[in-house]
Amino acid sequence: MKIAVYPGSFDPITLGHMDIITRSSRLFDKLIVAVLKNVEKKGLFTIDERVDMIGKLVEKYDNIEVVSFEGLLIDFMKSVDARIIVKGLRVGLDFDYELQMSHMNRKLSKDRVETILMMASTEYSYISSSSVREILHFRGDISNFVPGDIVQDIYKKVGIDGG
Ligand code: COD
Repeated sequence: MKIAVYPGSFDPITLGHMDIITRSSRLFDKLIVAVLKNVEKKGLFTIDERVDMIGKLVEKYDNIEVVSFEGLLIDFMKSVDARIIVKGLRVGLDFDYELQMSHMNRKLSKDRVETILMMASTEYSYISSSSVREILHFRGDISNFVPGDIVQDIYKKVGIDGG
């Protein structure tokens, strides 16, 4: 069984992330969306909130699972018996970062783990969680950037009335 892991912060999940999730889920038997519990970085949304939001969006897909993890990604990969990491690429800057990460993860895993880079769809290639957080900070409209099913949940969580 080919199990792939799509790791990230997903603070919050965007249309760009969702696009990578649905496209890559068609390529593997199982896709695990793994939300990093970063002890050093307090996000806007709690880990449980992020997992819940993604869970709601992938409910209809039989082969997608959402979990959180802490520590090294390759240790998590081992614990779920997965050897493929999926990452999304928007611009050249992402490539430089992901290239270094992929070498690190391959070396750390003693060549066990490979990274597959998937190009962002053109229409989502400019979207980032950090921009969404900034828009929320100024109480702006996020509906073009995050999946419609969770827009109201997000407004509620950050205390914006009705959106
Ligand atoms: N379209 C397509 N892809 C996108 C888009 C978009 N609009 N936005 C983001 N993406 C991609 C990103 O390029 C990334 O591949 C993925 O989606 C997740 O993005 P983020 O921003 O939610 O998550 P990151 O980049 O903060 O996640 C970093 C990890 C959690 C993967 C990383 O920090 C990690 O593996 N940490 C664990 C510790 C570890 O093992 N480190 C490696 C050894 S040093």
